[in-house]
Amino acid sequence: MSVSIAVVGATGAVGQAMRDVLEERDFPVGRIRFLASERSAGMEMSFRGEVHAIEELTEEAFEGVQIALFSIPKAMSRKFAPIAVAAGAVVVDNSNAFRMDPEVPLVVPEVNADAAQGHNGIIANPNCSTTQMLVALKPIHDEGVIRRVVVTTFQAVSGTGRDAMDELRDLSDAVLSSREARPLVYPHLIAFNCLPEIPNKAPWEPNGYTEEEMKMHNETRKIMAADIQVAATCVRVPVFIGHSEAVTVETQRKVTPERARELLLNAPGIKVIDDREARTYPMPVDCAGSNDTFVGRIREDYTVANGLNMWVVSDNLRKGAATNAVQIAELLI
Ligand code: 3JN
Repeated sequence: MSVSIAVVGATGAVGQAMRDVLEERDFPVGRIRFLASERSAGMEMSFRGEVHAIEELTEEAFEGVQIALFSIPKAMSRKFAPIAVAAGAVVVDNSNAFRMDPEVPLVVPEVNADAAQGHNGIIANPNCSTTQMLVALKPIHDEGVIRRVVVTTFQAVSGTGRDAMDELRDLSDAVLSSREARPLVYPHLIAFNCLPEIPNKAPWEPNGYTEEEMKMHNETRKIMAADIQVAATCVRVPVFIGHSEAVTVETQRKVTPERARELLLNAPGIKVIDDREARTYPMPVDCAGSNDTFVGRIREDYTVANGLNMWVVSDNLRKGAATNAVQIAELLI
């Protein structure tokens, strides 16, 4: 069997990672179409040794497409996903457009693969920070039932996009050469700095949290358990690829650090890097380019009865976006 695939938003950082992940995995791709804005139409993209022209995303572009992987702005997803579905495709959408729609499954295959089967044409891919956290928390939740999560994220600039990666490069260079460093993408200097505001320049939520922080709460409840509480602080840091998270969980039943380590070692999609003697722990520079979620610094939270602390790192463009989307597509075939 081979599947006709469209990558929608092919020239973006996530679109290109979707191409890479499809290429690397044994996904049975028959025809592949790369769709993007008018601006990119006519440019070329290679796939498994063949060069493909990038086509403009139009209402007619989904003819014959069976699975469409979307990584485009929310408003575009809202417009084009129903068109793709009407043309017979199943859409895996990486935006926030449909995530909280009760008719649309929100899926992390390691956590709730079964939910994908109930789709009506659209399956949503969660926010990158939620995805990697839940991959790490699922084995602990199954053992001890997580009631409450406190998480601080350290998010790479590639989560914002290519222009943000350019800004980090340019402004780092400007600071180091004592030139004026004027931020354009971010509201403040991102080089040698931390910005506790994601996404930037969006309205604050009424409770004072940011949109990203509330996505982590709401999406976790939809994917893993409806009664979990998640209090997040999301921070942009001067890292190109790889989101890191300091995660504290409180469970109903005690899960010791030793047991958590054992559970994580045997869980799908996870690599444990946690050797105190050798001073090893996950770091974004080592995790970029991998499809796995890395966990380390596993230790007891001694301030509560049943608490654990850990450090979770993953490539935000891969498991946080492209890899998770391709894994969802794999569930469909
Ligand atoms: O900033 C990050 O590190 C993650 C960015 C996520 C993002 C950026 C723009 C739009 C999202 C998302 O996946 O939650 C969206 C969106 O939801 O559409």
